[in-house]
Amino acid sequence: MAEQRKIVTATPENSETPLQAVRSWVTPTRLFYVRNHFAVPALDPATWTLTVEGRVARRQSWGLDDLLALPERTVFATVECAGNGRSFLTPHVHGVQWGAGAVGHAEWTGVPLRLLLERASVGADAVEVLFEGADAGHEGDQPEPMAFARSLPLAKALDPDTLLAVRMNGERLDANHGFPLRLFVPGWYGVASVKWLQRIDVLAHPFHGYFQTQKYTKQRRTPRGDETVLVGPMVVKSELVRPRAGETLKLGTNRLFGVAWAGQDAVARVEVSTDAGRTWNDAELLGLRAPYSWSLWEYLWEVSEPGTYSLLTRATSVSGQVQPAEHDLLNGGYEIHFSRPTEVSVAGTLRGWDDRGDVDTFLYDMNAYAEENSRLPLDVTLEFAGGEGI
Ligand SMILES: Nc1nc2c(c(=O)[nH]1)N[C@H]1C(S)=C(S)[C@@H](COP(=O)(O)O)O[C@H]1N2
Ligand SMILES: [Mo]
Repeated sequence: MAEQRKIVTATPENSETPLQAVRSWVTPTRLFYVRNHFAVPALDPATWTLTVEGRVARRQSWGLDDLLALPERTVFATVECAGNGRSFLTPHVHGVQWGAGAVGHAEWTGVPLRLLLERASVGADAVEVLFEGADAGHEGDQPEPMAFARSLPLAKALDPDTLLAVRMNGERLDANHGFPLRLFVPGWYGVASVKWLQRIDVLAHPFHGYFQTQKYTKQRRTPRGDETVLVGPMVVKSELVRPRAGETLKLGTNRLFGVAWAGQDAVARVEVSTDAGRTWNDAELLGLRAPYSWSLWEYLWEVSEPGTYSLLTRATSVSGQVQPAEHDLLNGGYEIHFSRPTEVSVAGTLRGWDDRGDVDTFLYDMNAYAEENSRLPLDVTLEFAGGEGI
């Protein structure tokens, strides 16, 4: 069966990246998770415009062709929905019941937002920039329909990596991911990256919209009591991709493979525990390690005893943030990044040389074999016949 997104809700589409299909650094667009609050708006690129207004000296409206003519920048970045993993919480938390796959890593290309803000000339009293999508509808707990809108602090809006993205993985955005243009805020939870963007409003006060201060918030304990804070930058997290929960492995070497990310940071380290957290071993980080981007990792697990095992993974960012063992209840249904156990069993059979059950382990064995052989001296003796040449 062809790999496809895993539908969590069909209308509007909320679907996951099938993590078990992840083999490489970039998530194919076709498989990249979708988080839609409302129906996808059908926008005509010929008439679509992006308006920049509010506390600016020059209110401007941009057509798509004019924007496409501006200098572009490309950023590779992991995006995760702030509610990713919600279905693993006990007690149950209201909201889309995401498994582990509301996350992906892609190449994002577009005009730095900063350029448009400079062209419009932002006023000295500006504190936030508000972004409004072309999608609108009803949220269950609200009487009036509303548009999807979110703001950013001015400093993050001016960050040269904050983009008005028109391309994802080198191709024009598709309808689900925000065609013709979306905001893209690397290092922040997906909610900040407003899709189907049509209006930018520079504000002299903080925005208090529904998706800003009613949803996507968490509590923080302070000496004055609990305070509500907004969900913004992504936090450090890892996922075990293979083996999957409930799989039966064999004795011998089993390859554990996964991903880890750390918001604005690069990942420094991933550890694996195969004994429910008593002892930890370093996994090997594979390929690139970069700010905003996830890292792939593997761990070759030598198992000599059949039985059931609880596998855990734990990532650390370059700035020293470590994945926690438990979910912080103050986070509610957001920022779910605790080390979640995966139960597997190991049967008392040895992995045979021709057992290709786990293709990755097989490939690993082949590579190791090839590398070993490349270092062996050739065991043939060349015989040179005197004067006759060969
Ligand atoms: N206009 C608009 N932008 C939006 C949303 C939305 O519903 N409408 N969902 C947000 C949320 S919560 C997430 S996680 C990301 C998901 O982006 P994706 O669907 O391209 O993966 O888009 C964000 N931008
Ligand atoms: Mo999200």
